[in-house]
Amino acid sequence: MSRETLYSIRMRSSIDGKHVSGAERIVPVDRLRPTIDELVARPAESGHRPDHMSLTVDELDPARVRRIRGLDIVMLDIADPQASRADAARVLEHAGVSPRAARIAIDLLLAGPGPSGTVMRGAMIVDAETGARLEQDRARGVRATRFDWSESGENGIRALLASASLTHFRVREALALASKVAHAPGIVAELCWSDDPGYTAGYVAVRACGYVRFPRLKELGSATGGRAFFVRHEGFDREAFTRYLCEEAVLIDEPGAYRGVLDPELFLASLPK
Ligand code: WAQ
Ligand code: MG
Repeated sequence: MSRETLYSIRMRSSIDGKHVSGAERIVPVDRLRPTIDELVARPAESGHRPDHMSLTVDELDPARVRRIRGLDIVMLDIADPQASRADAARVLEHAGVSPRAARIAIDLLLAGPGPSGTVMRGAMIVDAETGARLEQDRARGVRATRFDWSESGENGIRALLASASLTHFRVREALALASKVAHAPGIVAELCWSDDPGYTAGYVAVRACGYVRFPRLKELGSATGGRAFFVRHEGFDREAFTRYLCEEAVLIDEPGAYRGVLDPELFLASLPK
């Protein structure tokens, strides 16, 4: 395994002080220039013309970069958003989230989980048993940073997703984030859908079940969304959880298995008891 120096690159852009686009990568020195170019071009690709952009580059100690395998991937074949959310709740419950906590989180993502129904910058932390919210700041939430595919992992996941006709960078990035989050101390499951009105796909991620993707987890045109990190009720250590998510660098070396497009009933029946 190579021990070359790695760099964390983070980009954030805004218009009139309002965040519009952000992205981050972890790359070796020879990928620094092209990756910076790619991140600088990112807001325009999403149709934004930011008036401010910040780019941060930090050297990482390669001995302290954790390497993991990506989550397995399964696509569920459901067209209706409401039915998709009901099945997402069933996957969450299978992972150990209480029906009440699943319901609370889904309702919050529908309404906008930030103050007065706004979208949060990061994720909610939700007690998997009670549904109580545990994040310190309800506008910001907790943001996972410092994760990426390694070069070989990136080639692997691109090829795998291309075979499933999923070439959008969002899928690759969401999979990387979900893979890091699924290894957090105290995590039970994650639920996510985008706040982008034109992007309806979302997922439930669980280390044992994989990245369970729903093509339409919300209604087209809806501008609410977000992420819920469900955590263990007993002995949850928010500090250790947050430190792992925000500070520990994680590289994903290889994609998980691709299970294909499945009928939701068959998938739910196939889950380990
Ligand atoms: N850490 C925690 N929460 C985050 C982060 C982060 N680094 N980045 C975004 N969020 C939260 C925040 O509340 C956003 O409003 C919300 O997630 C959605 O972010 O096709 O594009 O970047 O398989 O809009 C999932 C499906 C797409 C991908 C998710 O999220 C697929 C997506 P977005
Ligand atoms: Mg967004």
